[in-house]
Amino acid sequence: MKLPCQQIPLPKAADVDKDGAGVPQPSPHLPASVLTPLHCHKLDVCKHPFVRESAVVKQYSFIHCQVKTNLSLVDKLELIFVVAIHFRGLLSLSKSLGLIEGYGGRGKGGLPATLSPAEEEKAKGPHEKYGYNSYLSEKISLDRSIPDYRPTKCKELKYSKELPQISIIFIFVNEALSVILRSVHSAVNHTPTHLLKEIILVDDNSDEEELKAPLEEYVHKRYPGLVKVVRNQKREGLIRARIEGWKVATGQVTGFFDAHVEFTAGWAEPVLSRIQENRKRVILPSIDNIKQDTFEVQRYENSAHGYSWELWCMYISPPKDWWDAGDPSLPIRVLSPPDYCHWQRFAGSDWDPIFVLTDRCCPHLLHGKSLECGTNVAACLPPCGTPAMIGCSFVVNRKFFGEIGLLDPGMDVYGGENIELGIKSYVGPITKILRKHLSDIQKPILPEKLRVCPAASQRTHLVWLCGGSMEVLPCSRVAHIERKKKPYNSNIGFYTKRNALRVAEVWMDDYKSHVYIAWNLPLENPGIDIGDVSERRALRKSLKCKNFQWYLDHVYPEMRRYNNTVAYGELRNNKAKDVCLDQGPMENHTAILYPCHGWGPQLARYTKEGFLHLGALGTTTLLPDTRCLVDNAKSRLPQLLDCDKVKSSLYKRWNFIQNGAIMNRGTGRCLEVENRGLAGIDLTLRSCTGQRWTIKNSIK
Ligand SMILES: [Mn+2]
Repeated sequence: MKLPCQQIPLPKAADVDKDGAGVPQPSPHLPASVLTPLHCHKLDVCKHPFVRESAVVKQYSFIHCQVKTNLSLVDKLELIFVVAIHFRGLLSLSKSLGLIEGYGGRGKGGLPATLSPAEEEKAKGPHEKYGYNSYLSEKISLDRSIPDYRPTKCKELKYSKELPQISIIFIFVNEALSVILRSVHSAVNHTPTHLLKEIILVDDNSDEEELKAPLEEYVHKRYPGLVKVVRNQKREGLIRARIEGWKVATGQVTGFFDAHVEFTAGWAEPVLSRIQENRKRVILPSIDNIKQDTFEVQRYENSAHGYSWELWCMYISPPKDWWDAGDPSLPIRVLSPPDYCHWQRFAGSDWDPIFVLTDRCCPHLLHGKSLECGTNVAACLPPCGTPAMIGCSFVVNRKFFGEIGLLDPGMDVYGGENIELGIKSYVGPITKILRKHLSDIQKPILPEKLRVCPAASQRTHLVWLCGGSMEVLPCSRVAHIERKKKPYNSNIGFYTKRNALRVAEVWMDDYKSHVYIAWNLPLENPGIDIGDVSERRALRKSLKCKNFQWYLDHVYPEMRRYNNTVAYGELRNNKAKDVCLDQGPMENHTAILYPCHGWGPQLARYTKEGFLHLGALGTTTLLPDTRCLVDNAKSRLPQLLDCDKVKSSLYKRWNFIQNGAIMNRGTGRCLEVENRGLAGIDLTLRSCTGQRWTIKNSIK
């Protein structure tokens, strides 16, 4: 059927999330959950002949049974008695573990909780052990309320009743029992029961006795039929633990969380709704903070997640367009323009198609600009989503997660897997649907022609183009304890480095050098066994992924690039043993000599343009770049300044070849070391005496 565009009603931005009649959101103060027949049949109370089995409703520790009508008073009293006995049983479960249930108590509403001085004393040891105040946690109810930090508009949004079910997977190792159980209670209390397929607890071979039988007995009795417990026979690390959880999951959607979180009411519906619209979206609930000392819940600012070239993850500010839109309920850095716009390819290759807007049904909201038919746009306008994830909470379609190869099982402990998932979500598979569709449109269509607006059958959908995507949802919030220390091996730097090199070798093409530079490792023989990456490379090939350049251009355009690097690493002088050029105290803005250690402050980088940078690699253009060496023609000390702000082009350029002099192109002075006898050695700029320098690694 052909429809002229003008007759199709223009959707308002707000309607996108409002498809379906919607269900009333649970009140933030009274999260309710319905025991489905699945959970219900194992509860004795549900077997009572007066109870209509599928309609037992639990609210905290109180039960509302929907009973058969026309019961006599005696029957009703009997039923109340049965229910009371039942719930005393349930409550005594937590009591037997020294834990508390119910809405109120210490820390309710996410307020800071306190201990008496005597209790404080007892709390010290466990606090050190777990990296949070686990003693205090035991005094806080497993069901405590936390504040609802969602943007106001989120609370008005309505979602379809028909959403996919989620399996919630918690992974833990040597975590406090009360903290794990609060995560479980919170998940049950704040996820509508018809959407909660199951909860999976993956124990990565904890040592604590309380995490064995006591944990398992509790969850099976408290939530019969709902919780699966998976035990790793040896310590696998967070990455493989998550994969183990995924293997036993049966929900259409899987959510992965640390076992020290608390959910906000209404967290699940927006997430499941976005995944239902497009199964290739990886959704990140917004993270708030649970303070590790008082368990106070603090709101965190809306952010996207990015990373440095070492592949350490970090929060990055949402783009200006997101702020400008003035609607904090919008997904952060979502594929733009919105998916409900219609597009058609008219040029470019399969891998880098160029698209035009093909109808006027969506003439708005492209970075705040109004677009007409035939407007030429790239596949998605950067930034297309959040580049990566912090990692403590993400939700993804179970099968899609499998299709893109889960997390890299060849990675140890954690670090890097969160970046890999971000990268491959985007460069990941272009589906058959897309390819079929592209072959449907053989001939390039000129923009002029499109101005008449083509038939609906010619429409395509933006989301096919980018493989998948990743986005942060401000309407879905999960509070997370930032622990003072982590239970895994203390040498997290080593594992992150190793995992980062795996990501680099598989996904980053020409940009893999950036990871080696950031970690100050030679490209050849870096001295780290990264294991076998052939399977991951084969995965990338089989998925027919786009390249990393595409990803940088479209998803992480603000990331700084260092393709101009000629040499990098410690910079040493032939006259001075065991000292390296070092950035010294930041505020002095002069380079110094310092015993070599090879960390960030000693990372020298010589570029094709003749710049000599010193210090850790920069990250995004929103943050300052590495400073560079400048000869100001006055001082005998080499200045360390922001290269872009130095006007003289020559004073910041240096001639250098390996094992040769470092000479300023503006002044002709050389960077040299001066031996001052007892006063030590100094860095200086002076007439060249033939001293030679080497930078540890070269790029051919
Ligand atoms: Mn965590």
